Amino acid sequence: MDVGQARAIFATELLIRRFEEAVAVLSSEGANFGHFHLYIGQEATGAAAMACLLPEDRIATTHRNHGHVVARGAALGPALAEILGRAGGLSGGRGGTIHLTAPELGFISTSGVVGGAISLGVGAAYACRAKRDGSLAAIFFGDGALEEGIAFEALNLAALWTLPALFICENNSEDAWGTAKGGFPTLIHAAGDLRAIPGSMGIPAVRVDGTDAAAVLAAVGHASETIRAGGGPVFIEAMTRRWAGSAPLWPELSTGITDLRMATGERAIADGPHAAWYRTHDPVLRLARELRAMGVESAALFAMDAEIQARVAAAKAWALASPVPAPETAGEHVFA
Ligand SMILES: Cc1ncc(C[n+]2csc(CCOP(=O)(O)OP(=O)(O)O)c2C)c(N)n1
Ligand SMILES: [Mg+2]
Repeated sequence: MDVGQARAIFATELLIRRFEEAVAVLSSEGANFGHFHLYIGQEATGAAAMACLLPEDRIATTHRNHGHVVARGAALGPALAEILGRAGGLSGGRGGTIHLTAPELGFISTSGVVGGAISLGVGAAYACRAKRDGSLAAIFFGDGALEEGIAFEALNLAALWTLPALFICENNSEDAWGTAKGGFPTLIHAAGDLRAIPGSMGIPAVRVDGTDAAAVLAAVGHASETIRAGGGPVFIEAMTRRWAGSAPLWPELSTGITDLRMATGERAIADGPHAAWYRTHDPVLRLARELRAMGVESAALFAMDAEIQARVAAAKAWALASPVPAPETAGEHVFA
């Protein structure tokens, strides 16, 4: 990863982070937009993977979709308005956070059904191959999706038909609290090593540190080249620690608003329950440190942050100014 790539991926990671901090703040201030999920802790995976995709590629994602949609370049105001259920949202406020999508950016749909993205994505991969334009379907899903029967069928078809499918399993179960502690482990699987599942079908499966942008960029870059050349599906397992704020059922900014000074050395990291997050697991702080080591000045990082924060603030104002859909439009977009 050269410094230009690192800067671009950092900008995407930070954009996702500031966008989702705004979502969490809106929730804590009482905006009621239903249950939601944040991508915090997984930004390096989405940002680096998106950097390898082409405009003609198709993308499938899940309930934890904000990072993917923002990283692909969705307009921030309409994306936030959609989460808030406003008429100006990407889907007119009908989809909300769980179904955030942007068809014009290649998202075929966003499924909140665990495992749904895998089957829809394999269908998109079939279409990509039929078009013969070198495009692929990037399929983002959680580790929990591999408990679903549809995952086995979809992986099997992708392997049998040598489809251009890039499976990106975002395994965020490291350090997840068990149910005994009131947490929500997302996976209880007999296959201890998830790579064994695609591996048993002959699909190459690699594991990367999902907080390491360079590792994700290298793995997805290599996989997408293989796939575009007709080599068939590839499975990438991106490992991340569970962000503490995702431990409760309703996400909370338990690690606070991200402070880049913790990466540049201008602010000390206090010991406490989140010290390991700030020091090691937060992908945004990690990449900020790596950029500093590559010779990028702290001031340049703060300037990027200020610009991104201004964009998110403008998006927030835009979204809040958008009205809720008019009651008389409730029947629109309804099929039956
Ligand atoms: C078919 C189905 N079963 C159960 C649920 C309820 N549910 C929502 S999120 C979730 C856990 C998903 O875990 P994972 O796929 O690893 O995603 P993560 O939330 O960890 O990113 C479950 C079981 C669902 N949405 N769909
Ligand atoms: Mg999970």
